[in-house]
Amino acid sequence: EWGLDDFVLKQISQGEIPFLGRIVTEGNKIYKIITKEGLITGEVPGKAIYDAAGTDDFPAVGDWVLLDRLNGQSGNAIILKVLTRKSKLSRKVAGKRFDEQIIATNIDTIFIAMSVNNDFNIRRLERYLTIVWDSMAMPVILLTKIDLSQNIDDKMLEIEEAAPGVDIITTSAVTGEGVQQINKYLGLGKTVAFVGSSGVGKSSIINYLKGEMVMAVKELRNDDKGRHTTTHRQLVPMASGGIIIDTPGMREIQIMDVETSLDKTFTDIETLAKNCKFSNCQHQSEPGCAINEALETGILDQSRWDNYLKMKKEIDYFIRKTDKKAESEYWNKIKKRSKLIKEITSNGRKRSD
Ligand SMILES: Nc1nc2c(ncn2[C@@H]2O[C@H](COP(=O)(O)OP(=O)(O)OP(=O)(O)O)[C@@H](O)[C@H]2O)c(=O)[nH]1
Ligand SMILES: [Zn+2]
Repeated sequence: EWGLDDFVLKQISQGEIPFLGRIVTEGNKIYKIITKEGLITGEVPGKAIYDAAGTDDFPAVGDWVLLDRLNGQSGNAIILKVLTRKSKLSRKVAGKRFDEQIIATNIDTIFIAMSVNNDFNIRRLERYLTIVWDSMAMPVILLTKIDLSQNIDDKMLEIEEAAPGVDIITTSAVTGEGVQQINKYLGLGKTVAFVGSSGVGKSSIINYLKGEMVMAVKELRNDDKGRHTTTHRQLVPMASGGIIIDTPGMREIQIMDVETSLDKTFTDIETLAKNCKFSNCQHQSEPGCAINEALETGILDQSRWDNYLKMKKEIDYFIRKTDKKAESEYWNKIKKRSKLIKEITSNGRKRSD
């Protein structure tokens, strides 16, 4: 249970199995860990000792760890060892020293959710794919809310072109169409996660998959109140035997969409500009320019307009720069992948000759 697989079992001895746990949550270097006895609290030993053990990363959600005890009666359990991770989903954060934040580990499949309506954006999908490939988990694309679109063939083609060889599942949480296909990736010992923009329907799908099932996890407490039962939704066990990792951090992996955020900040300007006589108005000296008119009458503040222009310029530059970089990185990866696939298939052929 809890996504335990051979990859983990191969790393430990028979005697260590009872002391195995999986990290469910982390906060201030205090961890909630699920063990076969239930949920317990743990911590890493003093930093010096921990470093000496040769592990540079602290435990993260999804990690398999070895503990020194399985009951919390005499204080927090000590995390003796973090087992080797088969995958690691992380996020780059600003700063020089701590530039990697681990979101979750040991995920087999990461579903990249994108809806057929206004969220559909191939550029963004490519960036998510890059993150997932970097993690070593397998990406699967979820085209969501298909009940909102008559024809998804063009969109499917666009996705197939941008993501050759990647599985695509089309779903609707309203009609339930396609959702069961996700279970294929959720068998015993499998761990999955969902990424994608806010509002594309990740929760709806997870809830649909959960159905009526709400799992309670027994927590062993340090105090004398004894056992009590608590539910949590960070590591969600599914009826099919797999685990969904659904943490706040997972939701925070957002691809910055600067263009829309500018529109959101300056809705008044975007609205005004719609009244310009020419749809491609540059708001300089064109006749019938609603922006110029608003500036003259004072409806639009000159400094706000200047600020908008300045930000737009910066953002245009940022988009040009990052898109070029992201695009070339992306295609380099595609090339490497297809080369690898070719090698594997040609090796296979040689052997069978
Ligand atoms: N028509 C339609 N609407 C959907 C579908 N799935 C979700 N929605 C709606 O889309 C909205 C957002 O859905 P959520 O499941 O909360 O989206 P999310 O990706 O979990 O969003 P965050 O929690 O912000 O990350 C809700 O109003 C849902 O009712 C679908 O398949 N079809
Ligand atoms: Zn104008």
